[in-house]
Amino acid sequence: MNWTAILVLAAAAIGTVLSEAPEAGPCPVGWLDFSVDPISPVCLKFVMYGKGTWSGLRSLCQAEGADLAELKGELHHQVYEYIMDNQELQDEDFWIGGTDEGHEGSWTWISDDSPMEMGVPHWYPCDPPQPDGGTQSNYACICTPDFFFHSCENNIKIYAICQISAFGLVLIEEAGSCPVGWVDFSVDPMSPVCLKFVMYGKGTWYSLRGLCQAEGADLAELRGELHHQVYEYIMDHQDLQDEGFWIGGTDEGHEGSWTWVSDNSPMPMGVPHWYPCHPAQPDGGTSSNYACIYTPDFYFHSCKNDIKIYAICQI
Ligand SMILES: [Ca+2]
Ligand SMILES: [Ca+2]
Repeated sequence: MNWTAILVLAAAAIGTVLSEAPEAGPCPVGWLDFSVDPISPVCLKFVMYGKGTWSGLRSLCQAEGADLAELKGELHHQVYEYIMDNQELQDEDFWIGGTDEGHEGSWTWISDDSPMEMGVPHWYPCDPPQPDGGTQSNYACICTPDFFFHSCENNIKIYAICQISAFGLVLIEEAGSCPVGWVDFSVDPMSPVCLKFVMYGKGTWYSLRGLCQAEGADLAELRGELHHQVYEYIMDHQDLQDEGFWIGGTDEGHEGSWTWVSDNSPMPMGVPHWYPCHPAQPDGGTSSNYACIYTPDFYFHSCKNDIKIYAICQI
């Protein structure tokens, strides 16, 4: 075999390797791909070279062309699931990209100084509810064992989660309108979200699901950020604040396996949507098979089958 033949064979081999290589994801080598939408890639890295302060590890992220991770919306739950799947992460705490430094009590994301969503569902609501600690605790972290957001003390040394943030921004165009009587919760015009707090009368999950369906809708599925949007809406409307509302989740017929009603897909369990304090939700076994959000916390709960409350419908 002469050199030309070897080169041809080598080239053919390289070609084969390339053609069989998996399609490249959007994240560089060493970064985890948490992208949901290819338009807005999300690449994270659990930085466990060493523990450090928030600013120290922020610099380390920045040295890699990244910044501390901003666990907005569903990303918080995705990260929680990843931690639950990786035991070496489960006893640790991690800095994330939120702070109230210089504006005590006003928490902002570091990439654009936009306000962090406070309260339900991201911040730890049990004793002591987070954030706390005043000016001694100015940096956001997710902490073992709950992995909700906490305000960590300024001088502690923990690990961090970095996120590559230099990708294109998601364009939010003017949201589409909802039918009269429905509240527009749309974030993305491609997928309008129209909700109605049905307060004609209280009823069981089944009876109010029927009422939603009679309007061409179904019980609301408070997926991802929509849960927080609804919580904010309730906080802005006092007449809603002492109530409970059925939502479109159930474990009827498959006890303990909660699914959304529209497509029987699994509901994300645990952090951050389900109430984590005493008693942690869901509970109640087969006598509590329907999901609700309930005053005063408005996390997801498993409500008793025979209670009568209001409902939230969704088109
Ligand atoms: Ca503070
Ligand atoms: Ca149940």
